[in-house]
Amino acid sequence: EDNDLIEIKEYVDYNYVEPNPKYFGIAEGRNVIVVSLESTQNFVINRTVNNEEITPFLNDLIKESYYFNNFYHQTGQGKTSDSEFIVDNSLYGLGRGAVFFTHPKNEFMATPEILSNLGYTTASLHANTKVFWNRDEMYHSLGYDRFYHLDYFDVTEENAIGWGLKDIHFFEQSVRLLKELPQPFYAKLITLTNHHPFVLAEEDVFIDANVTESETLNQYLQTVRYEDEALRLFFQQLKDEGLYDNSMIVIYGDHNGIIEKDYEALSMFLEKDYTAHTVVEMQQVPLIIHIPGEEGETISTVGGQIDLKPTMLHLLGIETEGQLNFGHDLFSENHPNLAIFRDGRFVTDKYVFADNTCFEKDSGSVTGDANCATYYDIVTKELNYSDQIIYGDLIRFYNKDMYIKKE
Ligand code: GP9
Ligand code: MN
Repeated sequence: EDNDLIEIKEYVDYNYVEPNPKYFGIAEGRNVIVVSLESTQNFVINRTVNNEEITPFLNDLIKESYYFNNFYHQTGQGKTSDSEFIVDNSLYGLGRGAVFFTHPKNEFMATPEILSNLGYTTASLHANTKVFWNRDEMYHSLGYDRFYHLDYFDVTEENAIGWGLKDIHFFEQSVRLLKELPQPFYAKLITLTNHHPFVLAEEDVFIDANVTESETLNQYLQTVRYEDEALRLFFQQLKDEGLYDNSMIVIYGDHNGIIEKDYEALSMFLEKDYTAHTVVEMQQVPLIIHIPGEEGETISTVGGQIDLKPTMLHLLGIETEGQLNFGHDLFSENHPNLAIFRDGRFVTDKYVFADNTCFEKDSGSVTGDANCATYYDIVTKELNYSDQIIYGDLIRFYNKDMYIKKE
C-alpha cells in the first residue's frame, strides 16, 4: 500500500454519498449507449433562431428523459479525450497535457473495465484514426474490449465533411456494429461533425442561422442543428433494430465549441453581459439520461462530467462505495452541488468563482469573497489528490477485488 493512497482513499470514502433508492437499479441489465456530442453546449437546448429550434429532437427528448440543466464540462487541454477520461474514471484530467497521452499505461478502474468484469461487452465507436488522442493505447487501460475506429467505417467523398464521416452516416453505420455486439453492452459513440470550424455540405443545412456577427457562431448553430437531426435518425434506427427498449442512452456534450474569440458574440446572442460569470455559464453542456419506460424529469443539481461514473453505475444497480471516484451520484439527495473546473474555477448551487471573483450564481452579481472562500480547500484538495493518483499511478496499489462488488 501507499501512504498517499490511504489518505486519498479516506477523503473519497468520507465524501461518498448514498444512492437514491428511487433510482438505484432502474436500468439494471440494460445496454448502455453513451453518446459524446462534439462541442455541444447547453445553451442550444430550448433556444430558437429565426423562430426555429436549434435542437428540435433533443427538446422533445428531454421531456421524457432525466435532463440535467446545471451540468458542466471539466476538460482541459485534452479536450474530447479529457471528457472521456473524466466520464469513465471519475478522476480529473491533468492541468497540462492530456492523460490519454501522458499516462496511458497507468492502472485505472474505469466504468468499461468494471462492466466488462460483470459480463458486459464494452466498445468505443469513433470514425477517426485509432491513434488520434492515443485512443487505441488508452482504451486498453480503460477496459474497452473493442474499438471501432476509422478502419471499421465506410468513408467516401459523399458521406464525409471536415473532420470525416458525417454524423448521420456515423450513427447509421454504428447501429449496424451495435447490432452485432453481445448484450448487454456498454458502447460509447463519439460524434464529429459539430467540430470547429463547423462546416456543412449545403444539403445538411437545416436552419437559417445568420443571426450573429460571428461567422463561427452562426455556423456552429447550423452544425448543432445537423447533429440534432442525426440523433433523431439514430433513435429511430435503434427502435427499428430492437436496440431501444432494452437500453439506457446517456448523451452529454464533451466540452465547449465556442471559444474565447467568440465569447463576446455568444454573450450578446444570449443577451448577457460578457463577464467571467457568463463565461462559466457557457461551460454548461447538456446531460440527458434516457431510459425508455421511465418518465424522466429536469434535475437542476449542479454537477459535472466527473459525476457520470457513479451516476450511471447506480442506475445499473452497481454499488460504487469504496471506489476511488471524485464525483457523486447526481440523483443522490446528498449530492454536494459542486462542479470544479480544471483551472480552479467552480460552481455551487449559490455561487460561481471565476477570475478570482465570487459571483452570485443566479444573478451574476459580484458578492463577498467569504461566500466562495469556504470551498477553496475542497477544490484545491480534490484537484491535487486526483493529480497524485495519476502522476503516482496509485491505483496499482489498490485492491481491485474490493472495487468490483459482485452479487
Ligand atoms: C477527434 C475528436 C475531436 O477524434 O474526438 O477531438 P477534439 O479536438 O474535440 O479534442
Ligand atoms: Mn471534442
